[in-house]
Amino acid sequence: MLCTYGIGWSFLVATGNARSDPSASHGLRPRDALRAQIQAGMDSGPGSPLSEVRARLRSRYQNWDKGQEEEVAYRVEALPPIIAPMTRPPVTFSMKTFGLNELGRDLVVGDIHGAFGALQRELDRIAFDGAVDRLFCVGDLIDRGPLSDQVLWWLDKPWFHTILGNHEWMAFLHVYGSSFERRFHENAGGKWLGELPRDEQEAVVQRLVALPLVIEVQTASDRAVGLIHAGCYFDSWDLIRQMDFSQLSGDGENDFVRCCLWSTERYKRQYRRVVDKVRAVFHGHLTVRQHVVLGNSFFIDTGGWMPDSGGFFTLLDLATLMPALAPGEAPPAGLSVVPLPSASPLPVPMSQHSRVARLLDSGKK
Ligand SMILES: [Mn+2]
Repeated sequence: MLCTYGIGWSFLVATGNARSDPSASHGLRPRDALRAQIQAGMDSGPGSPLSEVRARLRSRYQNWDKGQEEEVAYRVEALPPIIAPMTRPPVTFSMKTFGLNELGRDLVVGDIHGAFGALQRELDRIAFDGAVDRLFCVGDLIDRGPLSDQVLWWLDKPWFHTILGNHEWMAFLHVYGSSFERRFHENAGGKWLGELPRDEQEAVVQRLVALPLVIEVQTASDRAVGLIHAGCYFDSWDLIRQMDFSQLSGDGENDFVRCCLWSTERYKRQYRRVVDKVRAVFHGHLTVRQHVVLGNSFFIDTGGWMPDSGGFFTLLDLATLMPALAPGEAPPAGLSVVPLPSASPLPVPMSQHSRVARLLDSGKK
C-alpha cells in the first residue's frame, strides 16, 4: 500500500510491502519523514511514518543488536523541530585594539585547534616570556586536537589574546542552536563539547562568543597590524576601524561577519591587493604548508594542530613580520617547505615572505 501525505509539499511514505522490503524506500530520507511526522502531529504507532522510518533505519545495519536499536530509536524520537527556538543569549560582535608593547615581543600564531601542548612546546623553544611578551591568535582555538577543554584556562592567561574563529562560532551554535548545528560542529571535531556537563558547555561557549571578531595591534612601525580569522571584507582597514560592530546582527547572518569567519576568497583568487592603512592582516582558517603572503595578507595556519602530518606552528613576530627566533637562532636564509598530506585543502604557492616583508618595511606597496 502506498499512502500520500501532503504537508506543504508532496512526498510518499511507503508502508505495507515496504516493511518487508526496506529497499523500496522511494528515496524518502528518514529526516523528511520525521519532519512530516512532527508537522502533521501524527502518532508513532504501528503503521505510522515513524515506525516506517525505524524499520528503514534497522535495515541499514548489518550487525544489529539491541543497543544499536535503542540508540537509533532514541535518535529518531529525539529529533527536535528543524528550526530551534531562538533561546540564544544575545551576541555582540566587537573589535579590540592593543597599544604598542614596549617591554617585550608581540607574536601571532595560526589556528590552535586544541593542540595547546604543542603550542606550549613551541613557546618554550623560542623562550616566550609571559611577563613581557604577548601572543595573539587568529582564532579556531578548539576542536580536532586533544586539549580543547583547556581553552578557558588559556583564555585566562594575561598575555594570550585571540579573535573569534568559525569553530568558536560553531561551538556556540552547538550549545544554543538546532540539532543540525550541533551535528555540524560535532563533525568538525566538536564532540568534546557535547561531553561536558551542560553548565560547562554554556560557560565555555559564552566566553568564546564574546571574543572580538577583529583585533588591531600597534607595532613599532608607524602602522598597526590586524587579525581576522578568515577573510578581510574591505581593501582599507580604515573602513573596519570606522565600523560600529555593535550594529552587526548577533545571529552572524551578515556578509561582514560571514566573511570574517568563513571566507577563503582572497586566497582562492590569489588576490594580492594590499589592504590599505594597515601594515599587515593575519589570517588562519586555511591550512597551508608554509605561511603565505598575498599583498599584505598573511595566511599563517601551517597545521600546528596536526604535527603527525608534518604541520607546525608558525609564530610571526609583529615587529619584523618574520618567524619568531629562539635565543641565539639566526634568521632563516630561506623558508623550507614541509609537505602536508594531500588532504591539505589547497595548493600552496611559493612563499613571497621575504620580498613582501622588505617591501612593506620600506614603505612601498
Ligand atoms: Mn577556521
